[in-house]
Amino acid sequence: MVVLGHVDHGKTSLLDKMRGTIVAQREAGGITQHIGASLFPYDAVVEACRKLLGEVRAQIRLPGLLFIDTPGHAAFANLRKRGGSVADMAILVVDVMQGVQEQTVESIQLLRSRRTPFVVALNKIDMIYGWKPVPGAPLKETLTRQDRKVVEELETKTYMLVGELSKYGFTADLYTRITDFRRTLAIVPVSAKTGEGIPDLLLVILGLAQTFMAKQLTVSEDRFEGVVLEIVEEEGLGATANVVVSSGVLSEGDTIALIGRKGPVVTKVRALLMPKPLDEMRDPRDVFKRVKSVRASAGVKVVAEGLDEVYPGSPVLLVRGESDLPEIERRLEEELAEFRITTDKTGIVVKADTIGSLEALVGYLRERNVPIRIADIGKVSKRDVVEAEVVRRKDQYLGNILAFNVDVDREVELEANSKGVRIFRGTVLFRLVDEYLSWVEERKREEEEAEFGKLVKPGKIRFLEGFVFRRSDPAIFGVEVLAGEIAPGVPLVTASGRHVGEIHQIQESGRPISRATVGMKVAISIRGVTVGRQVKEGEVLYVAVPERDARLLLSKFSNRLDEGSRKALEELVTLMRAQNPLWAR
Ligand SMILES: Nc1nc2c(ncn2[C@@H]2O[C@H](COP(=O)(O)OP(=O)(O)O)[C@@H](O)[C@H]2O)c(=O)[nH]1
Ligand SMILES: [Mg+2]
Repeated sequence: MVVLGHVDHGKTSLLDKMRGTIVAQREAGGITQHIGASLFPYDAVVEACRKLLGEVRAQIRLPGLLFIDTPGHAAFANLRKRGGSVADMAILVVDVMQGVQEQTVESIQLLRSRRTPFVVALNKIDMIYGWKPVPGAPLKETLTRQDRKVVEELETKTYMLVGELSKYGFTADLYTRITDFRRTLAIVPVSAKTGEGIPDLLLVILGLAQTFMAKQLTVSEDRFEGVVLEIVEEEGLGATANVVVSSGVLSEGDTIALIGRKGPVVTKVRALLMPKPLDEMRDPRDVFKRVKSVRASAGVKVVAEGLDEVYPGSPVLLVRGESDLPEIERRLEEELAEFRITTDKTGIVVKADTIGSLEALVGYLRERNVPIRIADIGKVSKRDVVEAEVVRRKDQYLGNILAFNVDVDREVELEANSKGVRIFRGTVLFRLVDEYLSWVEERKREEEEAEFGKLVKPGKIRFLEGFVFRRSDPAIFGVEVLAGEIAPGVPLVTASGRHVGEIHQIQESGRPISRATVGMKVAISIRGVTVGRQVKEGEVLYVAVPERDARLLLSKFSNRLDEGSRKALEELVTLMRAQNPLWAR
């Protein structure tokens, strides 16, 4: 069970309060603190719920529920395993005053793509204006003590959250109104400060466990399975791995294999560390106690050589003997190959900080049909820039780099700038992808706009009788624009398909203008023609749109023309095709 949500929305506080609530209801605590997690005995949760809420039906029995606190929002992405997530369930924490924020959205997207069942804790209800705290009370009880205005405010906030969640495809409701937890996402208003609603949250968690975990109990608990949540530098210990053990047992002295920068890392567990209970902590630096082994589910700090090379999100595999190694290394390589990509494809270059975030990033890009040339873990390198530049020669949109939560050296950045390669950086996965995609869209639109601007537009004019100002050298006469537009430089053609030269100048009230549109009456000059010979008074003339331009106006830009222009173009096409049936096809 993982707790996630936007920063400062109260994940850690909520976990602390749940622990406190259960401890308060039970003489023998039994709750153990783990690295980045707490293990709640299942019975203790059931018992606490019973005491607080009365009858609780619990058909299944589980050894315990491990609640994992996510240090950064994207750390959840590291709780991965083949085809799913190590986290069976999750609590999404949302601050009632702030609602859905960027990292909330990120969490929702990750939960959705992993298909992880979850409950929404709408936290900090004590901050609603006028709230009268009833410490530790179940929701129903505290709500009866609140003013009507306060209750209404909570209703409104809940309703807004329901609306937000529906944007991401979830049907959500206040948990008391839900009958089927498989179909509806439960929202539980709570306060991690006063403890209000915590009994309700525990109850819903039990409900979720009943609904979603029953079938998983048949899975054998013997095979060891673990994943690296984080690599943390500890004073005096060097690089350590915070590992979530989801199945089996891990012991001191075991040989483990993990995924590292330079390939599989095989190393011996030197020590396993757990947090020291507060009362045993004499020195603030002395926070760990050593354990001989840990059994699932658990969060533990692993001390071993070579962990600085290991990628967060790496699976932890147990090596039982030398002969296991080839098979284990193959498995690790294979796992990494799924989303660490190197191809010659015309595609984007992707860099991310952990295996989990890279996997999620590659997933998002694939969903949106963005081809990938390279996807790898680590900071952006000069080689990445070179690769992107190669792509850029073929496709300026794909010849760029997405960098999630990784550094870009100044030197590399300058190199990229000089090559015209863009580096998109971000710390929120979906936002990074969206930013890139909207940049592409924007550029494509600009380009299209420029392309459209350059095309000769259709136009239809009539030579006004009695308005011949000069017969030739150049011919100057009055016209009315019947449809579309005319501009200096555009060639004209008669209704019978005869070319009559280009418009040299357009004048309105004696002043040259750059464009005349439908309805305008203007004078035009044409060189090399004589009125009465090539052009006649009263005649209708068309802008002779070049074939290539006509083709584009008929296809890609057909919706950019107004009705009159479109009609003028159709007439032009008809008269041109009378001479050449394949014109502008
Ligand atoms: N008033 C109030 N403050 C809260 C509540 N929950 C958390 N906070 C405060 O919000 C801040 C962030 O909480 P924290 O648990 O560190 O958030 P995290 O970043 O999600 O782990 C802290 O100052 C908490 O004291 C709550 O229910 N009510
Ligand atoms: Mg926290």
